[in-house]
Amino acid sequence: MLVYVNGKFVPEEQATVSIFDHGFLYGDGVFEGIRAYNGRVFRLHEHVERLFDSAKAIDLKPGITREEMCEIIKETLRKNNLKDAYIRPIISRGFGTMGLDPRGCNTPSIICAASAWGAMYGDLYETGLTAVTVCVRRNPPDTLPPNIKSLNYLNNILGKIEANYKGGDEAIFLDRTGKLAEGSGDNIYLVKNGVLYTPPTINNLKGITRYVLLELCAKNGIKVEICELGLFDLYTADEVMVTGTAAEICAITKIDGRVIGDGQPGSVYKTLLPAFQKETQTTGDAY
Ligand code: PXG
Repeated sequence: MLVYVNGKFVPEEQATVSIFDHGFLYGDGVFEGIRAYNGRVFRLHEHVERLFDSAKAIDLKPGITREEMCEIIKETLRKNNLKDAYIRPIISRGFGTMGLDPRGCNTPSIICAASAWGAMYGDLYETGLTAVTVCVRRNPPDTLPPNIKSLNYLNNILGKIEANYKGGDEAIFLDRTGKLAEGSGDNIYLVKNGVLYTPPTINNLKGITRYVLLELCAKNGIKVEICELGLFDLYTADEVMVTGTAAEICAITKIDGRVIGDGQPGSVYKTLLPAFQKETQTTGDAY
């Protein structure tokens, strides 16, 4: 695989950054996770926009334009001959002096890697995931805003570790006040009496797939309500599902040992899954 590192494509074993890069030292940087389907990058401009917003939020000037970043992403796919792929652009604070002051770093590191990556949950798209709510709470918006897709994913990883020990395929995060936030790497939704509910994005990532799902609900006549939700809503829902670039769209059929609905992926999920697959297969930026 060829990886883009600071202006050059190099074989992956030669793709390196300094251990004094603040992305490595402090998690000081931002990234995106993007998929390409069938030779097209899905929602490319939305992902690059979010990448630049994440950079802005940490006062990091990428030193390249959005258009240049789009071209790097497409070129990475072309160079590796990938048609269906997962793409990982990264902008880190760059090489600097020891000490966390970012003023010691002059040039951000720009990296883009891609690999083939199929369905993340395999057969579980048919049966649904088992999820657990985790003790660790999602970062509050006044500490490390969960809207920044930063290189510091420890909050999410702590949740994932806990879910692994508890036997869940995915972790469900509440925020500090007990309100439903999101999964470790996906946004969350529930369905009650035919209406799809999802939390506002103050306590979760503004997922690109979330916007796609809300568009698909509008197209398919599914009513949506964006409102604060809690454990009661989760446990008594007819359906629960998650979305993300990696996870795509997947039903959750068990939470904390409780069966959700009738324990099978529900009818709203079964409407949205093919609509989502059609969207990913037929739209996007060709490269
Ligand atoms: N919440 C969080 C915390 C995420 O990390 C999403 C929601 C969904 O956002 P998008 O824009 O992808 O719909 C994410 C995205 C991985 C992986 O390696 C995780 C994500 C993206 C790509 C890969 O598990 N999470």
